[in-house]
Amino acid sequence: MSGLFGPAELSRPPQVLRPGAVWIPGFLDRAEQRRIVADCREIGRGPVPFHHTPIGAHQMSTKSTGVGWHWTQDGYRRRADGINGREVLAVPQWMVDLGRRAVAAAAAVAAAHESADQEIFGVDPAAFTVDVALINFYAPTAQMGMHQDRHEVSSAPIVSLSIGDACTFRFGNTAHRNRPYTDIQLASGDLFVFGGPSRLAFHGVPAIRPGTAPADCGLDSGRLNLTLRHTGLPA
Ligand code: MD3
Ligand code: FE
Repeated sequence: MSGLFGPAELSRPPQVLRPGAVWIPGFLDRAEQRRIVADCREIGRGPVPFHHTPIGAHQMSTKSTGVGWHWTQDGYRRRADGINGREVLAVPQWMVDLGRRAVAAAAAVAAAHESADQEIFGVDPAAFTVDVALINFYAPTAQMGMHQDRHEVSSAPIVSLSIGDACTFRFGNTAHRNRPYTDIQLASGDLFVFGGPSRLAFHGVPAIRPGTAPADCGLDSGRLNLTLRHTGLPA
């Protein structure tokens, strides 16, 4: 095994997939992954437990909860309307700090790849203030169809962190849910930041790769995805 840039990460250097889309494999070390899993389990104890989000007459195969705002297909709500009506918890400070750290790291990778004066994310990392975090849990058979994240008023980037089983992540175009898209494997500890021209790209998770969770990440099976966002909605 390995530390942050040990053998496993040598073959997976940080990369800019497209302008505004920065992938940093192994951003979280194992201790931080375990801490995040523990904190997310605690958040799942309520007031709003992990639930299958209704989509029309169906429901998502992932189980989700959130802090700051409650996500519904019709937009963000303060209360978990349609679930148990409870008010969601406030965003903890560690998520705000983690969001800034993530955007700063992604901006540094982007600046090394492109002209430094180019606006990659349209936000100063210090000014990126997470006001909602969605916590998605994927059982080994769960998936997420291609969609855009467009309920946010703000054009701030979205920070995505993966823990547990690896997944196939499909990163599409901004026009529609079909090809062209790029499939990549997101593994435990990986960071992806989507901003600027990639902010409204279609994306999805066609498959989890069962049995790929590292022994010491805090999850035995399944995948936890933490997405940190700035909605820009009035508090
Ligand atoms: C790509 N979650 O919660 S990472 C979601 O891994 C969601 O569970 C996926 O899509 C997951 O909405 C994907 C988050 C993500 C967020 C915004 C994006 C990926 C994005 C915006 C543009 C492109
Ligand atoms: Fe999404």
